[in-house]
Amino acid sequence: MTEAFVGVGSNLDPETNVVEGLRRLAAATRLRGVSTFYRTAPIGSPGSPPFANGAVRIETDLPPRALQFDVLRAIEAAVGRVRQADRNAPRTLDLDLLLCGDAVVRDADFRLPAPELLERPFVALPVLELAPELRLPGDGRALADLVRGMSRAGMEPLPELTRRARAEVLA
Ligand code: PH2
Ligand code: MG
Ligand code: MG
Repeated sequence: MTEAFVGVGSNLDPETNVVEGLRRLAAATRLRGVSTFYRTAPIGSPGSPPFANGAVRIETDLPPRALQFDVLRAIEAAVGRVRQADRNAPRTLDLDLLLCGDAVVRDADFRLPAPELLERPFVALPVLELAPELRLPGDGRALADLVRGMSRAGMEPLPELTRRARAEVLA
């Protein structure tokens, strides 16, 4: 079993779609932890609705590309996501594999550790909450050090969504 972290985002009815997506993820893998979810300002698409963002910890035997492109994509589609030409179009659910054990992947269409883990506080902080001691595979940097350098402006905890998501999917 490999420990993996998945970033979760939604800016179309997140109260429904995050919980539904996590239910499906719990059926497809072993879901071991759910971070606090935050309301976050949209990046790259100024007019679009705010996001709910968080992360989950899972255990799986699947190789990373199969996890991203078969399992996570299928759950996005099942929760009503329609992929559009605009990469930043509002979405019911976005599930991004962020880390998968000590895998380092540098494919053209898929990277691990995921670049957004290194750049976006609403991705990195939830993972840190689930794994305070985590070091990045590859260069061994502590995630805690990375998060210290990030601004948390525009991040508001969503206690009710967090509570419901945990109640629905954690044993
Ligand atoms: N995801 C994007 C683009 N912009 N903004 C926020 N706040 N949260 C996201 O998850 C997000 C975004 C593309 O994946
Ligand atoms: Mg994303
Ligand atoms: Mg994505």
